[in-house]
Amino acid sequence: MTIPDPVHPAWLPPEAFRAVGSRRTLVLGDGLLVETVHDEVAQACARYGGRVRRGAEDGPYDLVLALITAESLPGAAGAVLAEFRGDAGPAGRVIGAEGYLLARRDGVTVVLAGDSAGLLYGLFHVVRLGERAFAAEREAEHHRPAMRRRMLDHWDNVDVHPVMGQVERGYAGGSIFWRDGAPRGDLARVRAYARLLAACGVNAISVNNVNVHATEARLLTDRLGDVAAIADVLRPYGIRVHLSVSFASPVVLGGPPTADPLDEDVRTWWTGVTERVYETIPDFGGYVVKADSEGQPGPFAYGRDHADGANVLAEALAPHDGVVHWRAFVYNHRQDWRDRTTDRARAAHDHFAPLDGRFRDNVIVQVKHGPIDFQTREPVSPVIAAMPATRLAVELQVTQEYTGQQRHVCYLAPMWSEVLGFRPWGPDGAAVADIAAGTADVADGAEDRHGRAPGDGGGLVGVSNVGDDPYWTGHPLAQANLYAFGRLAWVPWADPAAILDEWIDLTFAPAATGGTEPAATGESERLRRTLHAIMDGSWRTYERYTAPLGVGFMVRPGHHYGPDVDGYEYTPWGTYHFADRDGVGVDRTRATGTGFTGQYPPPWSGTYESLADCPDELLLFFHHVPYGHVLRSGSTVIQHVYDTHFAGAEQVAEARRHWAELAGTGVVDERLHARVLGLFDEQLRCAEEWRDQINAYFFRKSGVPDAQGRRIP
Ligand code: GCV
Repeated sequence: MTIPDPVHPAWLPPEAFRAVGSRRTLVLGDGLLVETVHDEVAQACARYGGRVRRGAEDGPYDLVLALITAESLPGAAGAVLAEFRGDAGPAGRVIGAEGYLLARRDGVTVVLAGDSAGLLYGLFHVVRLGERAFAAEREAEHHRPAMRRRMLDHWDNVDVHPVMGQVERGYAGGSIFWRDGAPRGDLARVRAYARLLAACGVNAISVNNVNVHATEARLLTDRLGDVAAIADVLRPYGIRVHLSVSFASPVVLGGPPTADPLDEDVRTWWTGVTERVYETIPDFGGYVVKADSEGQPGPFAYGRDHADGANVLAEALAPHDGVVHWRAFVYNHRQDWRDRTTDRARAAHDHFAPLDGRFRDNVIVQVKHGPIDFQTREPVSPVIAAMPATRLAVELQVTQEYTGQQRHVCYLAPMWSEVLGFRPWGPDGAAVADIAAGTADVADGAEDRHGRAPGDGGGLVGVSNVGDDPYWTGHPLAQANLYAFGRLAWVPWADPAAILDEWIDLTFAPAATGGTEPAATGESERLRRTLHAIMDGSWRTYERYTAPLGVGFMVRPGHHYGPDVDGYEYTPWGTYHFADRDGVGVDRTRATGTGFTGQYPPPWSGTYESLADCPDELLLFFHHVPYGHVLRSGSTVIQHVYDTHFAGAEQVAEARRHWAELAGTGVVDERLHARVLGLFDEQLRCAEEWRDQINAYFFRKSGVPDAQGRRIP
């Protein structure tokens, strides 16, 4: 892995294209993205000595990349199409938007795509396979994204915010789009970003913070040209631009003196402004709105609800095929900690579930995956199961606000995988991934989920972890989270460890092996083993040394880094642990608590309500229990706290040792190795701080000593 100046190539180093670049390739079809495919192959060929033809069939070829609509498909491609149609029966099964067939026939590897985006994704599939794509005959495989919408939200400010800086919750330097109130102008960087995103499957980006300040608001009108410039660079990679807008836009941008969604002038204003947006950016994706949340304006100010608010924007977007992502992150951030009846976890469901069926078709209600706020461990939000008549997107946080802030290794795909695989109605019901995909009503348990039509649901949205850092993500290993987000949006049931393997092969293996073969021997295999040892379990390790058993927060208020057990306990933002000398946890039961468990359908409403059945890892999210309460694991709560905190810090030390042992092996660039090692030093310091604060806090509260007699400060 080398570091070209100034930006690291992440999972698209030139070497990843060696297999493609040394072959004879035919590219057939028309359209902007087909040109991108051709250019990608041509660049690879220039480096590795292959040849690429565009539309002229003077074979032989090793690789055919073609749209099925191409005028004449060469033999192998025609055979693949015929076979596929035969399989599908007379009715014909379509390849589908963004989909492709991949096969190898008579020594030719074929990618046949239904549209030009599919061809681009097919090319990147071949890149992922490397030499394996050309090794043996391959039955036709049909690939298409599970989710139509695979989007990253950038919380980037155009102006530097006095508290939040250029990127809110950004841990990778400044914005790649904006600097000090203006576009950065470095569109090469944005283009490189678009390539990376296309290679992992992302097809939409929102380019500014959901907290819309004065300058960002103007992106909708007089600063729209700045957005159009970004859209131009993203377009060749199949990525549509979206914009976060203020609900108060009419008022703050010189329109009517009200933003009341039922006011005729307000409707007309949104219609006119939106028309101008589409005149400038014809493939504009739509608006993202955070309303009535943490100080952002919203429909409540006018006595309206969130369906009224979302629908006025959706109505303006509808004629242009645009959507509004309307966030369900609505709660009272000015609550009184003495008021035991207010429960932040309930808020989104209380506000949104009653509105099911009232949103226009092109509204996507965007729901954070957990009921509170991207904590290390939360149950799945009950809103996700409560709005069957509404298009829902599930929001994940790729930026590691509460999971180590890109100073700690925390591979999040295992967590996201659990979320996507969660079945709110029990084992026979649909999974969260099906709801986000919009396929929840398709009979479940289909053997071949590849064959299932991609859903037109709200999809998956991730809060981006990218900045102007040379490694993109601050911590170089946090690149894996960005890669995994895209891949899970495409294949939600993919194994996180297999995704990590893909990422390792693309990012590290080429330099070590001279090709994109999965590293099978020697130092490369050692690197693979080391990265798995460090990363596979890193989310659970992080959980062990931070807030225990699903209780959440316990972070320093404001920046949210490092431990502060009571930091938020007596603030207006919500109360999270209720620890006293006898016990800890939040009673969210129907019997004696806030009633939050009742927001779930059976069986989970019962499972979470029951002290005996509630999963250990969520116990303190749902129940207030004595320190001596015996967990399902057999340990007491207090002993579990001690054991996990000692173990978690020790696991970080072990991970650091694994990484340190790679020094001088040559499989990892020395500068990258040094940067990660430095970050491990910080992670270890912080993990020990967490261990000692949490253990000391609960020892002092409970007076119960550690059964193993370890030192608690
Ligand atoms: C963009 C959390 C973060 C905020 C963020 C908010 C949101 O509260 O701390 O920085 O604001 O979530 O998702 O809107």
